[in-house]
Amino acid sequence: MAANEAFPGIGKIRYEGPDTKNMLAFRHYDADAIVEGLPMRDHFRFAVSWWHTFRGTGSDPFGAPTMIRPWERGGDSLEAALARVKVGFEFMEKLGVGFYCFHDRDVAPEGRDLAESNRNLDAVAAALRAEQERSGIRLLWGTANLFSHPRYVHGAATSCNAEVFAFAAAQVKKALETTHALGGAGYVFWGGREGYQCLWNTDMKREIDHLARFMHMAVEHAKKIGFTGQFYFEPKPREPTKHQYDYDCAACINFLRAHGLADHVKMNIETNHATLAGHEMQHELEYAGMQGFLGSIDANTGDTLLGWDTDQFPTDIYLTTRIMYTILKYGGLAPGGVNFDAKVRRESFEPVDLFHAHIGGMDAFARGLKIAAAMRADGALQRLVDERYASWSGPLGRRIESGSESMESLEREMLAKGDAAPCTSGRQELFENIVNTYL
Ligand code: XLS
Ligand code: NI
Ligand code: NI
Repeated sequence: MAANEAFPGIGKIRYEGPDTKNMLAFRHYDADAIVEGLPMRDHFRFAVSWWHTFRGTGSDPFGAPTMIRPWERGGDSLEAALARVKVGFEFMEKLGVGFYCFHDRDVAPEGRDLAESNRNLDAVAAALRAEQERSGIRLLWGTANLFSHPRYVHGAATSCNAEVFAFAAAQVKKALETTHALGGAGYVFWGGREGYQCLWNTDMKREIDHLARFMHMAVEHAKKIGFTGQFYFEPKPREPTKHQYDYDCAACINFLRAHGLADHVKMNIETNHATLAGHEMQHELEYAGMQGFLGSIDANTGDTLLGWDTDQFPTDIYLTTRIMYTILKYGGLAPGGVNFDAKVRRESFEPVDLFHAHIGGMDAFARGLKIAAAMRADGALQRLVDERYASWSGPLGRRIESGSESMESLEREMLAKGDAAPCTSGRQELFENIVNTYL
C-alpha cells in the first residue's frame, strides 16, 4: 500500500488521551467511550464533506488555488474523479470517521449533456460503493449541486426559466437515486441560489410555490424508488444571493408547514449560516429541536470579523458545548450526524493540514459532549431554570398552561390581587459562571 498512498507517513489516528504530545492523535474523541449510554461514534456520526476536503482548491475571489494535492493531476476528468475516490477513503479510514457527504458534481464531473453527466456519476458511484463495502464507511447524505453551473444563474427550483426547473428536477432525481444506491442515510436540499438579488424583477410567491412543488416531487420520487432516508432542508440567509428563501430555521419550518412538507423534511443546521442569519447556533438548534425538526448538523464556524460563510473548522469548546447540550436535550441526531462542512484555510495548503483540521474539530466536539453530559448529570443549571419558571408549576400557571383560564377569569384574579407578584432576578451572570465551572 505504502507506495501509492496519498498520505504517506500518516497512520491511523488513535485516541491517546489528553496528555499525549502527538498532534496526530485524538485527545478527547474516543470512538468507543460511552457517554449517556451511547458510544461517542454514535453520538456524532462524523462525516467528511467531499466538496471541501477533496475538491477545495484554496482559491478565493482575490487569488489562485494554493492547495498542494500531489494526487490531483489537474482538471475535472472522470479518471481524476475515480482516483480521488481512493484518496478520499484512505483519508477517512486513517481519520476514523464513519461517514461522508457529497454533491453530485463534487464526486463526478459534469458531462457535455445530462446523459453524460449521469454516466459519469454512475461510474464514480460504482467506485464509491466498492470503497464503502471494503471500508465500512457509509454515506450520511447526498445532495445535488444546483448552483455552480451558469444555467442556475437565476436559481434552480426557483428559476424564472421552467426548463431550468426541469433540468434541476432531472438532476435531483439522479442524485436521489445515487444516494439510494449507496445506502445514504439522508438527502439534503440547500438552496444555493434559491432566492433573489432584486425584488423588482422577482415574483416571490411563484418562486416559493415552485420550490415547494420541487420538494414534493423529490419526496414522491423517493417513495417510488424506496428511498427511506431522511430529507433535510439547510437554512442559509444569503450568499450568494442577497436573500435566500431558506433564511433560517424559522423561515424553513414555516415553509415546510405551509406547503405540507413537515412530515417529510427536517433541518440540517450549519453554524456559519446561523451566524449569517444573526442567530447563535444554539438558537437554531433549540428552535428546530423544540418542534421536532432537528435533523443533522453541518459543523463549522465563521469569523465575526468577516461577513461571509468562511466555513472554518470548529475549535471553540464553548460553541461545541452549547451545540452538544442542545442536541442531547433533544435526544441526539441519528439518523443525522455531524458533517464537517468546513475547509482548511487557503494558507493551510499541505495535505497534513486536512488531518489537523478534522482532528481538532472532532476533539472539540468530543470535549463539548463530555462537558454537556456533565452539566446534564449534575443538573445544577436545569434546577435553576426550573426555579426561574416555578410559578408555571404552581396552581395558576398550571391552569393557564392547560387552557382552563380565560382573559375574563385572569382579569378577575388580578383585580382581586391588585398586581402581579414581583419578578425574580434572571441571574444571567450566575448561569454563565456555572457553565464555566464545567469547562
Ligand atoms: C453552502 C452549504 C453547502 C451545503 C450542501 O454554504 O453549506 O455546503 O451544506 O449543499
Ligand atoms: Ni452546509
Ligand atoms: Ni455553508
